[in-house]
Amino acid sequence: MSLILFHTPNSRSLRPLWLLEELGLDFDLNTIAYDAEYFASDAYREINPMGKVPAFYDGDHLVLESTVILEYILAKHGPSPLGVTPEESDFGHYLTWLHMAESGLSHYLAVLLGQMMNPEKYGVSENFASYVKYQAEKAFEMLDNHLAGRSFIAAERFTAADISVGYSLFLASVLCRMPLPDRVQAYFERLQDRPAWKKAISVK
Ligand SMILES: N[C@@H](CCC(=O)N[C@@H](CS)C(=O)NCC(=O)O)C(=O)O
Repeated sequence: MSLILFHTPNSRSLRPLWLLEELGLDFDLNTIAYDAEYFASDAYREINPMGKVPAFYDGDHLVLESTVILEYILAKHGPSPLGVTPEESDFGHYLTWLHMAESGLSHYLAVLLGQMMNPEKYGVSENFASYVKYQAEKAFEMLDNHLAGRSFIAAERFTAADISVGYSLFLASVLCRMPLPDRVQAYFERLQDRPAWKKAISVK
């Protein structure tokens, strides 16, 4: 069955693209420039009824949510050391960061990015922007503490949790220009050295 990823450069679809490149799986990449009108169109809603990227097809099966797609690919097309199994002691850390990178970081950071890129359309109040930054900074602090004595999020190896967090750090540091705590910055730099990240981020 063929795998198809609908991808927009710099967006959350970098998560599944990065994983697919790490795994060396065969897949078709459908790259779409960011275009709010096209995402809202009937044509794109046929592909993804939520009108967002990523959208991932495994044959006829549509899978949504970037962090869910990571879990799906590893469950259906693994096993791989990029997943952490329930038998491993870091399983809880793995799942926590795999999902919190989206719900506790990217979810908030996307609001800041919208405000920076198109204040007329997506601008929010100063109070709300401060709340969003407060939420992101709490997660950076937790991550900084988690990385004390660790090179990766879980199981002492690079896993899908690092992909999930790595994308959020890209969104925070590169797109939203937020400073990162020292350990988090060093970790982010290590992640960006990976050939699969370099390949994924170079797709235009
Ligand atoms: N929680 C979702 C968020 C998906 C999302 O909001 N994607 C953005 C790009 S990063 C998008 O497609 N925005 C277009 C729109 O909502 O119109 C995920 O992780 O996949």
